[in-house]
Amino acid sequence: MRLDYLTIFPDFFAPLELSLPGKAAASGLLDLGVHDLRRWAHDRHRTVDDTPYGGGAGMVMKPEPWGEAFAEVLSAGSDTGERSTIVFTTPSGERFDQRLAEELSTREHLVFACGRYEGIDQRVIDHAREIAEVREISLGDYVLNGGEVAALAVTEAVVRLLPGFMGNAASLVEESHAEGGLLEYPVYTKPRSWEGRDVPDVLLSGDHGAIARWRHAEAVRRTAERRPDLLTPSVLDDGTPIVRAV
Ligand code: 6GU
Repeated sequence: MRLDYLTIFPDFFAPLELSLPGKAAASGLLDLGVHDLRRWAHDRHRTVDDTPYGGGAGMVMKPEPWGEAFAEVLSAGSDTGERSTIVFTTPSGERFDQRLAEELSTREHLVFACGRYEGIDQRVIDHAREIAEVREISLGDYVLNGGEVAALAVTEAVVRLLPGFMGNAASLVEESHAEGGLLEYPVYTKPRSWEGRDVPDVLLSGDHGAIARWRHAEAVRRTAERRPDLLTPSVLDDGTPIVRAV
């Protein structure tokens, strides 16, 4: 997989060298490119923004540098953009989740377009749709100053799904949001007793059936408490009788 980042803050992407993507790049599984958008701004001040038509607060990112940047990174990645997906990170995008991470992990080439200021001229997104697949993605219902941190989060969620990436494939399957649609059950390790707090007896029992039932019950309890929106009937339809307090 090839990953390109278009940003006016390339320094934000230094952590790519340290974390999962850095290791994947070292192993040859990933090809990473971080590009300063100002490289495609040709005036003396390397201007990438301007005032909004129609008035209003803040600045809007100008279209021309984006157009040139796409032309260059799409041809450097695959051939023309037919095998590329341009990801705009924006608070007005579709909500990012594990399903979307899985979908993006099947792509050959992702180009992250990180907006700043009040957004990018709409014609850039319209143009991008004509030269590649486009996804507009939001991390959630809160506002960041720019799309860089979101692009890093999306990258880490996607890269760890690549075949031959994580050492232990089974640990991927068991995690929250991966299967079953429940949050993860609590986990414990040694020592058995710490600061007057003991590991639950069932985990020391050696009874694998009892452990599995306890973990499932804890996952359901946690999910009901923290994320009741995830508790759809299909998630609970595992043969567990639903008992309601009356
Ligand atoms: Cl993807 N970008 C920005 N600027 N803010 C966000 C976001 C993205 N997701 C949540 N808030």
